[in-house]
Amino acid sequence: MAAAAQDIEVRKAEFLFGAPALDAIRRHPLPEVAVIGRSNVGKSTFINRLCGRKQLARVSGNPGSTRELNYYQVEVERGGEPFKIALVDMPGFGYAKLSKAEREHISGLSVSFLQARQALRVVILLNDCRRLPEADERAIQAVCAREGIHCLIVVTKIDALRMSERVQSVRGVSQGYGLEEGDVLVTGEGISPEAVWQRILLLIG
Ligand SMILES: Nc1nc2c(ncn2[C@@H]2O[C@H](COP(=O)(O)OP(=O)(O)O)[C@@H](O)[C@H]2O)c(=O)[nH]1
Ligand SMILES: [Mg+2]
Repeated sequence: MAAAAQDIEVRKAEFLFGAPALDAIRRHPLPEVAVIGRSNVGKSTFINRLCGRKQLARVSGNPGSTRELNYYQVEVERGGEPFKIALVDMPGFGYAKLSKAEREHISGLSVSFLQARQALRVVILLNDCRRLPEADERAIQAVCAREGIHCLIVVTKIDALRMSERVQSVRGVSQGYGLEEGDVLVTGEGISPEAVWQRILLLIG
């Protein structure tokens, strides 16, 4: 069956460096995939699940704790063929308890990152299933479109909803981005990292 050739395995995942500003990003030869979204949406958890590691990225019940761009080098193998990428955990935006200046710094950093990184191929924009996309999320989607960066929407924490509420939630979030339900990926307890990797590798080409 063709499915066997598409088996995906994460071979290696390791922290590379943290960068508080764009000019602190170290040189590296890898295509970049950035994970971005509101503070506490589940970015670090998503990265850990994607990489099959429990504690690669720090998960925190404390919103607003990541202020740096954290780089991870990930090596995956698809049907025996190796791919290496740099996965970037971005500082979460929209955290109300930060000062206005700090929030503006984080939004500014995210937008400049999207505009400046030549190696950036895919943005994975996370959206909590219990909120509709707001101006911040739509701005990121728009900057990606303008810059020619693939923007993959992932709906998080679906396990926090009752079964009967899930379909409606995914539909609402998708519509908020002007997308069909089939265009977004959904994660929760039962996330399939393989499905996410398939999409990433398809977009990277
Ligand atoms: N129920 C549920 N909780 C989650 C999920 N993903 C993350 N969380 C929780 O949400 C909080 C924030 O997660 P974290 O990954 O640190 O979010 P980040 O700030 O976006 O990096 C933590 O308490 C996680 O345990 C999920 O899929 N389902
Ligand atoms: Mg985090």
